[in-house]
Amino acid sequence: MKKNSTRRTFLKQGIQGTIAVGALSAIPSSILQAHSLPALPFTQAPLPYSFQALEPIIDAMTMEIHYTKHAAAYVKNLNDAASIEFKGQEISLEDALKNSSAYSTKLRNNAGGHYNHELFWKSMVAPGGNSGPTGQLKDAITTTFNSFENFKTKLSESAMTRFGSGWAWLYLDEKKTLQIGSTPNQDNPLMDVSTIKGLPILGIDVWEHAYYLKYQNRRAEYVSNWFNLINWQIAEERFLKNK
Ligand code: MN3
Repeated sequence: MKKNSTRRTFLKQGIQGTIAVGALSAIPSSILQAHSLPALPFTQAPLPYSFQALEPIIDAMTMEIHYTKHAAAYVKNLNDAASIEFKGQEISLEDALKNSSAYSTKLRNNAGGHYNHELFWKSMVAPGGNSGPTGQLKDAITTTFNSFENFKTKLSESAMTRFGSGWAWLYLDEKKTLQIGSTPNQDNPLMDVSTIKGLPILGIDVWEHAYYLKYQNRRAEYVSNWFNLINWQIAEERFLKNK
């Protein structure tokens, strides 16, 4: 066994090495699932609504592919990279992002991909499920950006001017001030390598995979409609916890 082998690798090798394949089928799958496979460090949270729930703004097929293929791949690749680069240490996703310069591009991209999508799913709600920001977040948005409309304009501009793939963010900077900005690829403001730094409150995915089936090249229309999906309750919880 190699020095860096993970427990998962060991168990896999252990099973394959000691039990004939035919014998495995005699073990109830519930036992195999419960005892033979160790928990992977990173997993996708269940989507908090159905694939159809965000229609007509985001179609069911886009949601299904986005969640089960794109986002799932980030988790798989993150686990692959972490199994080598974390060297057996338990490192939180947030800490990995904060120290992203210490890791490979593979780990950085997939840790960002996992964090960003987990935040993205829960930051949305079915159309009509939320009517706008309330309470202290509403006040902070109005104070910082002069008006809610101006906030929308600025975040939209940030999403529209991100060349290629990336994300636009509402985030709290290190002085706990609300800011708007964007990052390329799967970077986010938590990363030490990011040019904008702070804690994401809300993020919009402007990779084409997030909107292409319905909107094709019409990113502006997707961004404009996306404002009707924002789960302001989740955004306010993040704001209150970190302000
Ligand atoms: Mn995406």
